Amino acid sequence: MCDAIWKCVRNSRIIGISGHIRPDGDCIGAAMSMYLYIKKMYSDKHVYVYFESIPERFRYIKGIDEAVTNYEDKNADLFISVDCSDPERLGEARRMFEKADFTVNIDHHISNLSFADVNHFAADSSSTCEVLYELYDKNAVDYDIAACLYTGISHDTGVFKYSNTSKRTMQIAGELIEKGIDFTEILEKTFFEKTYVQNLMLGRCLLESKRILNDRVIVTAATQEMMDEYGADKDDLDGIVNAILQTKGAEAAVFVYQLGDDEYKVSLRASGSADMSRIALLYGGGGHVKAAGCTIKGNAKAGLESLLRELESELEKV
Ligand SMILES: [Mn+2]
Repeated sequence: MCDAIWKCVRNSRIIGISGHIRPDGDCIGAAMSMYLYIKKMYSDKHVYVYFESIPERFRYIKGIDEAVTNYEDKNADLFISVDCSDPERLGEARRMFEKADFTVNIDHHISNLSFADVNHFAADSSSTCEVLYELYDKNAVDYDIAACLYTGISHDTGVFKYSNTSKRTMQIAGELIEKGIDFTEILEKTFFEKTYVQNLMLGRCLLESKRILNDRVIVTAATQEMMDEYGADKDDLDGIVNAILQTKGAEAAVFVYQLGDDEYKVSLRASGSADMSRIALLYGGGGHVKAAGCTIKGNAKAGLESLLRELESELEKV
């Protein structure tokens, strides 16, 4: 599989790389590591990387200023999708994907649709960055590539806390640390540090939260009105759902925030074995057993009520 991917790279001249919309640490780390790796190992290639947006906290990543965020109609011989389970989630980059002569899909989501010419996904890997590390020549993984990969692995494992963390994950993290990366700084700046506005939103969402289903689930929401009040945008809501789940007795957390007039994003987290991805899939979303998300359009109250009924029946199974 490894060979098939690098053969595609060798046979291409222009290579486009992208991940999913609303990119997270694993998506940014994976795409940027691939960008730096191809530039290093195949210097005759023209490579570009596209993100829908680049959260400020990832600005330390080498080469990130070269990433494109304004979608331009570009042609690529080869398009590499990373950390994306479904071509829909490529957003604007989907056009690039469809026009490319050849496509590669590298991921770790169990729900991956195998939508490319070459599909490589390892559902037992913690992150796409872990999958990529196994594909790279370890000697070529330098400081900058290691920083990308460590970012992705640490973010997708909740800093090595989630059950997707394996012995191999820790070995890889150790090998990346050996490259001299400042892991304390990476974790502090990209994972733990919050802006004042983010903390205000977290505080408000905790205050407004409700315990339901015999206190097994905590649910809260951020409305556009609330976000306006604190000058927050949707990037300021990262981590709220995880913080809510970190409550004694909570088996699941549901966080809803407003995307548009009649559009709401729902993030689902579970601490036990209740399957959040099954619920998200019912509403056209996806994700993992313990962390998933979907979008509800139209009547938010009715949509949320039906989703919570699904959650209740999911909890009855465990
Ligand atoms: Mn990921």
